[in-house]
Amino acid sequence: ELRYPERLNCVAELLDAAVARGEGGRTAVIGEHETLTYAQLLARVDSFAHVLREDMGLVTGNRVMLRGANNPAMAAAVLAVLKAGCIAVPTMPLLRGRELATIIDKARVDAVLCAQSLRAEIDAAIESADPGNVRRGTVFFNDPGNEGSLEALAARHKAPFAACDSAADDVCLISFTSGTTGVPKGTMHFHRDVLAICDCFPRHTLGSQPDDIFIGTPPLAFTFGLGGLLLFPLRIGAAGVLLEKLTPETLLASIEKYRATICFTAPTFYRQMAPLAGKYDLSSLRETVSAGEALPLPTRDAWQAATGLDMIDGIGATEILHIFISAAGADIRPGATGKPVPGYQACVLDAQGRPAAPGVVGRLAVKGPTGCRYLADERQLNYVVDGWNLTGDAYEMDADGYFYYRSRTDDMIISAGYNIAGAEVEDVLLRHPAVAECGVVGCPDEERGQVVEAHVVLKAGFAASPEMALELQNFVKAGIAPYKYPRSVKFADKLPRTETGKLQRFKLRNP
Ligand code: 3UK
Repeated sequence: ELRYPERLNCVAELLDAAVARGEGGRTAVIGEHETLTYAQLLARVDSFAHVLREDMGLVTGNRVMLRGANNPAMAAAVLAVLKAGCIAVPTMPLLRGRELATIIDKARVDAVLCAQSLRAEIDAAIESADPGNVRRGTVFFNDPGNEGSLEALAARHKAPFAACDSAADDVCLISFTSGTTGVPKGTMHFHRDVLAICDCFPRHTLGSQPDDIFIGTPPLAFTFGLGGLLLFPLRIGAAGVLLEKLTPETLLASIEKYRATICFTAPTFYRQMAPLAGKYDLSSLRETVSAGEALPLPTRDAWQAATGLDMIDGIGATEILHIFISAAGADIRPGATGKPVPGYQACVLDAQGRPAAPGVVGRLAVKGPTGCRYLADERQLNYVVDGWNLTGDAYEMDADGYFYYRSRTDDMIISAGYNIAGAEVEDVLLRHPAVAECGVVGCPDEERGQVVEAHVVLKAGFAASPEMALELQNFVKAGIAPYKYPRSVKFADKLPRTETGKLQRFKLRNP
């Protein structure tokens, strides 16, 4: 069991404690333009925290929206907000004015810290948000030449900043779900939750070490990235590489350049990197973690063939803060996400809410040191029941306690009375040599209720045609039960994805 002191500021534990242990000279964050040691990051965070408290007039409990690409300044800004006793409300870089205004009003944001490059959308958002919000103004960073910038203001504060006194269960983070449908939901997390995620998955499953160098694609505004690229390394004195705008090629080149040892990204990114991997020296890589959506077996196989690495799959959620089911090394069972991460419990519930027998598909429920607290949202009552978090995922457990992802509960395809998980059909299609990417959804159909429809992106050198569609249909029929084959096949140049790399299935269903 995890125990933390009752009074706890997580940044004091992550940063001040590391420097006090004599690790000030170790590398903490590596960016494209600057690299900071623990001592330098601490000094940066402290000067930013002084600006928040003294120049901006923020007090304990104020909510500070954060906007920026992954880089050391953004990392320091997030940590400064927490250290100053305020609540960080990070937002995905691609969000537009209207979406940001919704978040400002929902989270009752008091102030904004925004990268200079994202200025246009935030100005528009504040304009249309409730005038009672953002009373403490906006300060821009990554803008040292400007006298009102965070860097310029911070240059006048050289003194250390003592972490604001907070309770272990004071909220320090409001993270918004990517909102594939409807209004985004804000989830609240405590100071102790920040440490708890560091003390579960990376410690027990990943086995991360102080000499690890973490790298990857998820934005710091997504808890997958905040944990994997910043909090996890800081907790053990390791380093995180923070890069803006990664492509499969630039991520591979960066792994080589920085000799990264642990990589976090989504399955599609691994699938795109696999055929290019041979051109780079990836010998530094120790573990590669896939999360965000289901990991198709053909993607696991392609990555292993290209790199020799057996990927760690892990399911996480904004509601739970980070990964709660996963497996590494000898515990990996291809096709399964894994077992509950030490500290967490999981079970599959049937339609009546009772534990389902092994082999039966039902709703995945999770309990552990972190969990869901929606901000002002009545859906809280449906999500947390008796301390169990009821995810929106359909899972199956085997007799050995391994958990297998089937689909999102609301994405299960029901066709002529059969339950069909789109991911299973996708797994077969991805084995076909012509298929680069695919998404399988259920489309309304008078006769069958729904029909299985495959949206396929072909690899270069293959052309869309009725013959190709027929070939793919026959390929599926030969691979799994024929009733699961896609009666409809549509070809596309690319598939709709969220900024976190998730396929937007609702867009495929209603083009
Ligand atoms: C799906 C997966 C199958 C699943 C996240 C790691 O993705 C994260 O958080 P979100 O709130 O979405 C949660 C939902 O995404 N999912 C995530 N990982 C997997 N499905 N296999 C997986 N390995 O539907 C889940 O309910 O955006 C991931 C760490 C932190 C995160 N917030």
